[in-house]
Amino acid sequence: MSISKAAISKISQDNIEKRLQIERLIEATRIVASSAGSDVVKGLTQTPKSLPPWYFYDDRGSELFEQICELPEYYLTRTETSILQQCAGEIAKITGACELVELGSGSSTKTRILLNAYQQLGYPLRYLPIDVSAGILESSARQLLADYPSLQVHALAGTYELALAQLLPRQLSSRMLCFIGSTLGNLQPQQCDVFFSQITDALQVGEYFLLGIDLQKPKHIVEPAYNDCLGVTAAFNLNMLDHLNRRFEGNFDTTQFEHWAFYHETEQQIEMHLRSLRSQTVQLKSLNLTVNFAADETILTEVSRKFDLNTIQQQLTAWGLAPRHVWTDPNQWFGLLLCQLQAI
Ligand code: AVJ
Repeated sequence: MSISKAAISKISQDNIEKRLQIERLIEATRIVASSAGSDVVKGLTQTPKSLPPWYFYDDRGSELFEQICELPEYYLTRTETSILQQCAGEIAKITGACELVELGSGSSTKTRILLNAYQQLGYPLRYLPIDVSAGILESSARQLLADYPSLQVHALAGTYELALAQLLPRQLSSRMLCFIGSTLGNLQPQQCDVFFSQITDALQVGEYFLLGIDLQKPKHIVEPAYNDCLGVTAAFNLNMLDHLNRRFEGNFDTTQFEHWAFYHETEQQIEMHLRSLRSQTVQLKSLNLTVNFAADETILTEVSRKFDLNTIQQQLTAWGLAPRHVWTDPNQWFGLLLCQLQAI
């Protein structure tokens, strides 16, 4: 007797459910702390106005970000991917079997390169993706589980501050924290130090931290990556207002704002803003917030810092996260650092 196709797909579906766990940290905290949105109130009531970049990543924003990663102008993703393809085998050999914790996992496309390397060495596969978009977290986890039959996934939906503070006990003897894609660039130097201390708290001595960073380079290469011809980055930036509308019962009119991004050369960082096209008033009902905008007033939505490889290595070493290996591409556009937590 042969098993029908439907039965097979039922079996593997059950099998996926057994290997998948998703926890939504944002929802839990909203109820407990009722502090959701206080960062929005703070940012929109100060001068100049700003908003935290994690509000880009609702489900729609995560889709738009995936499109950005495919753009010819956006060199970051394909450069980091090429580095990972070169060194994933080496990384797996150095770390040995370990669970992968990824901050800002998104579609987990680049993570597959690492999973393949660990799989090839016959190591058990356990993956803890963390992302603010529960939608992309769930769909990419299901896809991974279908493609890697021995993989276990425990996903956490929430900001990485929340997730790092609530990481589960280890099931494998060791762990590697992955922070790739240059999301570190979103953190101001002070926030960076807080973040590194959270990383050292989350790791045991001898465990690894894999960091991917965009390196300093001429303006004519960086700036177009944030001003693409198709306007995907503009849509991504404006979607933050739609996200706030949905989340906090707001009435931002996205046709009355425009995308503005430039490379600040002395600071070596991209600054992304939304510029108000006229004087206008916006309300966010559930936050009890009314905001006035002057014509041409801007909201800073993102800073994307570009790094110097020597400086970041020194900073990591000072935090006890000594880089064991550093890889770059032939142009030195992007850096990947495998750091190991030292005993103090
Ligand atoms: C995810 C923070 C690395 O700064 O390049 C892409 C986000 N913003 N286009 C970046 C982003 C505009 C991205 N990071």
